[in-house]
Amino acid sequence: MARFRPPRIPSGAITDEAVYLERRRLLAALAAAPALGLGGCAEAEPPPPAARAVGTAEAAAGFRTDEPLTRYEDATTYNNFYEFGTRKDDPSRAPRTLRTTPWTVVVDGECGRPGRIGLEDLLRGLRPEERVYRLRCVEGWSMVVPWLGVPLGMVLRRFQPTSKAKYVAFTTLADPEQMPGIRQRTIRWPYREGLRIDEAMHPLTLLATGLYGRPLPQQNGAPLRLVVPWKYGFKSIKSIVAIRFTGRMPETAWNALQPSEYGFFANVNPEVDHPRWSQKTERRIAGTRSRLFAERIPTRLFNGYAEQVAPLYAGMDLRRWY
Ligand SMILES: Nc1nc2c(c(=O)[nH]1)N[C@H]1C(S)=C(S)[C@@H](COP(=O)(O)O)O[C@H]1N2
Ligand SMILES: [Mo]
Repeated sequence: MARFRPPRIPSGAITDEAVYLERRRLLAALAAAPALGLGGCAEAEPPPPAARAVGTAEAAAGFRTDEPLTRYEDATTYNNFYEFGTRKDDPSRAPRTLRTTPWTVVVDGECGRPGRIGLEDLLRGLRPEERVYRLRCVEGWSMVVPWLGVPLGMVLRRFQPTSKAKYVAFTTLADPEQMPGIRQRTIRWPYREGLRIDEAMHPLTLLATGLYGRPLPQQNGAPLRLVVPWKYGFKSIKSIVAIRFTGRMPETAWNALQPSEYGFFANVNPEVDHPRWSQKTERRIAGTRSRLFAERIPTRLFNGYAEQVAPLYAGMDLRRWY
């Protein structure tokens, strides 16, 4: 089996942070290009101020955090992607069998413009933005990852959801030829997730195409995944091939398997324990420490995004709707 080979980074002298900052400069230049991945380098304009500024407005919106980043090696080798196996290193060790070009997404349900659309068309004209988000897994570990992507709401609006669209359902590819883990009966394939429409339209919700200034690796959900930073990681569905607007709360993979343990909302909440473990703290896999020595830190309500998202749940009993 071909092992995942990490990218070539000159070792020793250069820190991960320096490498990352350099990529961010490149990324800013890319963002100045008119459309995703279509940048003519020779004619690249100077980056727009917004792409470089680490402004207070961005911080207030929750779009970035100054907490130490998870190392690229950790974010790309410690993964949950059951389609490629259940152990943390299975997805990164798996052969590169996922075919991401061409990639098409079927959009249907309660919308005015349903259709089957290629990835490039889906994202055409939208600028990839960088968002540095905390990612908190329901298992009790967390990371800080610089994602690249576009706000999901900007993509969804193109399909003109009707007033009947109360939820959005997402489906991952399920092809045993490309995904060896599918042969194991761990969850009922395909992996499915969903959001209420207001959650889907929230500016923090990202449709990600990259991380650390480069395209998403297979193990992180290439070529297109969700990132919903105030919810447990299992909501952030990978390798999306279908999006459906619906009037009913859709069935989701983990909820269908174990409804008493995994709710539809899955908002990060230190006060609502998982039936088998506490959610009060998390192991933060970030900075220079190896993940074996990851620091244990308090878990925050809505993963620290309460200021941005608490209004979505006003009046809702978060213990009942876990
Ligand atoms: N299709 C699919 N999406 C998935 C999963 C999965 O097994 N299959 N695992 C989820 C879980 S539990 C987590 S914590 C995150 C992990 O994302 P990462 O590997 O990029 O950190 O992906 C989520 N998305
Ligand atoms: Mo997770």
